[in-house]
Amino acid sequence: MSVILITGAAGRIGSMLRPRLARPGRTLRLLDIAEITARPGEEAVRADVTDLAAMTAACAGAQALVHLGGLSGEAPWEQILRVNIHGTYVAFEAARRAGTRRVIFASSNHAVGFLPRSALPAGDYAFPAPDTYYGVSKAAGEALASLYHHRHGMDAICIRIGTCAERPVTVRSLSTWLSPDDAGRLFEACLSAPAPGFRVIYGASANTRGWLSLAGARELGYVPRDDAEAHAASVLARHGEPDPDDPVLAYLGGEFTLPDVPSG
Ligand code: 15L
Repeated sequence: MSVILITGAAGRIGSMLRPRLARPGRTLRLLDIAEITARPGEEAVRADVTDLAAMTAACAGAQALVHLGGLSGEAPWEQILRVNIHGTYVAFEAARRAGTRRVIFASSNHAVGFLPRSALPAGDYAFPAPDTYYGVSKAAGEALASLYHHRHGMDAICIRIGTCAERPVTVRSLSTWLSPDDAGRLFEACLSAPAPGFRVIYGASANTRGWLSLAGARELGYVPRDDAEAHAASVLARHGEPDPDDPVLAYLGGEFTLPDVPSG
């Protein structure tokens, strides 16, 4: 794929993917509301993901859209509705109008955050059990992906991302971590898989204590190389061994399932 549009490109995952998805002969078109300085092989577009005209223009000539843009945690319903749910509709509709045939949607484990520990590892396509309005927005995005695949024939891959971070720092993230390098490998697999159709997969490293199925991602060619276990000793030295009564470990979604959800 020679032109790839990435929304939310200035954000945490966007910044990790930028160097990892760069390839000779490929242009990464980086869209964000924040200013981005383009490097060689990149183009910068300053736009809001809810702006259909700007998004359609940004999709022009792109073979794939990686939709990361939006709020990355819990927020009041009106904000989630506008930025995450409407913004994801705009992303799919802009791609359709511009002829961009593949959309990779950054869903989240929080679409199924209320899966109890007894149901883990979470299977691909587990029915939504959102833990927050944020999780609802990810389930809605997956529904949009299904719609645009079945009605318009687009390839639409939803990645229920675990904890994408430089390193795991909590006990929970020993089970949910997606390393930056594995994130690069996973998104590249989603970009290059031939005719994937509609998929709902998880985004995690090959964690010894993993809570997320990697079967669907591996089917697309993802070969993870990292394991949070390499960081377990230092995490457990800081936090202690996992407490079976810790409410943060009762459900997949961790802190997002607590009565006082941390705001994003
Ligand atoms: C997410 O979806 C959030 O964007 C991120 O901030 C983390 O909370 C992550 O999930 C997680 O579950 O660790």
